[in-house]
Amino acid sequence: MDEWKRTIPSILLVLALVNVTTWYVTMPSNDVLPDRPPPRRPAHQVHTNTNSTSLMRAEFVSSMALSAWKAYMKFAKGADELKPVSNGSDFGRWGRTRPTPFDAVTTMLLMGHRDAYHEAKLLALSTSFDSFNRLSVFELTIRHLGASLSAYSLTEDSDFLRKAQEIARRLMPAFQARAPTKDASGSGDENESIGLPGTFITLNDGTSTFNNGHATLAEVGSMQMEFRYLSALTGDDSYATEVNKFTQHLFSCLDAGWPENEDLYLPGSPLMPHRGLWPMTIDPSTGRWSGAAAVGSMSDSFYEYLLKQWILFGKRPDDRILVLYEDAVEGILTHLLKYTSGHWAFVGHVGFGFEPTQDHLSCFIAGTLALGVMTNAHATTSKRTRWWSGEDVAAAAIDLAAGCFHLYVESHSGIGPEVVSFSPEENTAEVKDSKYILRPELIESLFYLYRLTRDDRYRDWGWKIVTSIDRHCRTPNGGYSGLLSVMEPNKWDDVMESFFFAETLKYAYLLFSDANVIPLDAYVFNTEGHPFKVLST
Ligand code: DMJ
Repeated sequence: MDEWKRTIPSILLVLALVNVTTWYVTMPSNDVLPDRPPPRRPAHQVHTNTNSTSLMRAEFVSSMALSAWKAYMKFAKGADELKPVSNGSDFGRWGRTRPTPFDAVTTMLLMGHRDAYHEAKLLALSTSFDSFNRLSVFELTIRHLGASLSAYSLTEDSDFLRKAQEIARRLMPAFQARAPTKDASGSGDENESIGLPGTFITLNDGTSTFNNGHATLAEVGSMQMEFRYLSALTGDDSYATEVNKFTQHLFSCLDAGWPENEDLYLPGSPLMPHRGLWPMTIDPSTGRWSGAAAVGSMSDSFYEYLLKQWILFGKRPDDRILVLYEDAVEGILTHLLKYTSGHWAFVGHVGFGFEPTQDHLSCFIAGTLALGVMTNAHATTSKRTRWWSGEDVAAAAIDLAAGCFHLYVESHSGIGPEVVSFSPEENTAEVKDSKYILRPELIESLFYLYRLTRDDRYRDWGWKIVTSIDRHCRTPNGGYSGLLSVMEPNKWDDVMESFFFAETLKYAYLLFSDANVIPLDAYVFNTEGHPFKVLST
């Protein structure tokens, strides 16, 4: 054998080792990490695909959606979710509230699948909200209420508005939830909440409770679009009044001299010196905060809704919610955004020091930052930020999306894992949780970045992700399943999450479609991907 041929196996081994990310955990202290971004990605030419490429890709995503819907209708019609591997149906997790047809209805409408749209509509409208199960108030709001409001917004079919009112009325008792007192004696007293909704509700009798006496930032801060929109559409202020109590609490924290006021935090906790960021849990009876700040699990859509409320309700320059958003952007770019030595961007947690852990959920933030730039949020009160301009924000969004996409590229399946922990100096990341549950956040961000830059690299990245999902998550019955591990493709979890319809497929479809399909100056998406028509002031 030729000499060079004998070396091939060792060359392949070296290549394989180089290719495998070195996985280990370190928790570097904040001061060894760069606070300001290093020089960013090289200047690049915006490149443009042909229209026919984009059309073909949109068609492909549309056919995936139809295939998934047909599998649901064949094996799980009327159930909450399809079990895409076992051909079964799930009624347990959602207590017969049918999140799948709710989350599919606006997607089928946008894609022009008339029959599927009517099937989803009939199932959604015939769903009764008197379940005996203990269900998440937040999820019912963003999925079922959000879908109904969006479908009304897009079609003006008053049946959807009536459904939205029915669901919201069923959720209103959550705002009467009482929170257990937390004192040293552990006595079982209960207090009035400061107006925060309970975490769980039993729709059938309106019983609502908090989870261990705490509420999370994302849950109490991500009902405002839906409840305020319903009030605006119906003229009934009672819905907005309830969700505005939390916003008023945020404003009163701001008035009290945030962030210097230590009373905002649990006794014994240090002051959180991170302007614009909020801890991820709050005591419903005292309004005191605890925990670290991040933009992933338990916090994510709170930050998203600061910007989106401002857009949805007419972009008023005097809307204080925009001040909260601008502060938040400053906090995110100053304290959460970090770069590895190889210049990969990520967002971590900050509280007692910095923790370089990022979950898949956090990847949405690139899209929200891009949306803020597109809607001129930073031009409206731009003097407030210290040294971040709209350009800085756009650059951070681009870097963060690239960082998330890199995690997709690095995995065996071409799909990103649920949680990673970075070792910035080593330019490595350890996979802490390798599952993929059909989450949308990176595709969502690519959609916003494409609308911002018109650079087809984001469409090409999206296409790689879509084809990886189709290859590894599609099951024999035509449905799609989450993966137990992105490192071991085709090991399925047998769950087809409803947000696969509402977000993953919808954002992928819109990524490849013309910008006049849901123009972003006329619509704003709730956190479940349901578009609401913007209200003018
Ligand atoms: C969706 O239900 C919503 O986007 C929510 O805000 C959190 N993420 C899931 C999908 O991953």
